[in-house]
Amino acid sequence: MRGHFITFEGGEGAGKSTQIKRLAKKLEDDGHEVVVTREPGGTTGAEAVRHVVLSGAAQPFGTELEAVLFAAARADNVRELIKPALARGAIVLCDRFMDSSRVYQGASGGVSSNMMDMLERAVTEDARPDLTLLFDLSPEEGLKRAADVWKDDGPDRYESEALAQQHIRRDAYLAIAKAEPDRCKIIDASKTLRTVSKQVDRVIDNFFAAQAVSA
Ligand code: T5A
Repeated sequence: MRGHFITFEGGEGAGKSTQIKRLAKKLEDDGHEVVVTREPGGTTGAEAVRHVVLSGAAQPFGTELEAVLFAAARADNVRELIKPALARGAIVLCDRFMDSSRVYQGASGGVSSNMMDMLERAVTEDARPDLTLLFDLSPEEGLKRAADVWKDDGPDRYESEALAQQHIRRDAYLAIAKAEPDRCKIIDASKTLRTVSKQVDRVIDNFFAAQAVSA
């Protein structure tokens, strides 16, 4: 028995967490077991790595090392949380996954595609997302939204990077969606909360309808 693995991707402040929370409740109300996780994080070990990478403590050691740390956190999340949940037949909703590494450490971080491919294969070989929702939003608007929730903490290591970097990331996400149209569905995250929710529900309904046909 295998559940469904759905990932949410996008730039800063695109609205992923808001939609995951809403969707998880909706799916639970429909009687599904839903497991929500995030990256970096999700397990005790991975949450410890989260602090190291998002505080910027690992930045002086270079983007290759940061890529390894994200991969290590992902390996723990996959082994301890995601795979057992999928084996039980649960729906796993993950806030960021392998595409974030491709985009942040690969496309905008300059880590070679050889190294990124190797890390991705090693960590996600038998836990690939069935569906990825890409929240597409201009970096200007995303950072504005993200700033509303910073409070006293201020921006993290990635939010504080130059706007040009954020644009490279947006383009890299769109390139992934173009290359893998079956897995990746683009959500126009610039719309109102209500309209974005409708787009998400439509993609999820289509996904489950397709699964039912192929079962
Ligand atoms: N990272 C991560 C890597 O570099 N490599 C990796 O491999 C991985 C896994 C994680 C950081 O780590 C990097 C990428 C990230 O920089 P994080 O703290 O988990 O950092 O941050 P994000 O995932 O970027 O989460 P954010 O909270 O910034 O963005 P969300 O979750 O997309 O947005 P959300 O839902 O919190 O919404 C932000 C604000 O906008 C409002 C919300 O109410 C909230 O106030 N909002 C809307 N406002 C208007 N219209 C809408 N439609 C709205 N939807 C939400």
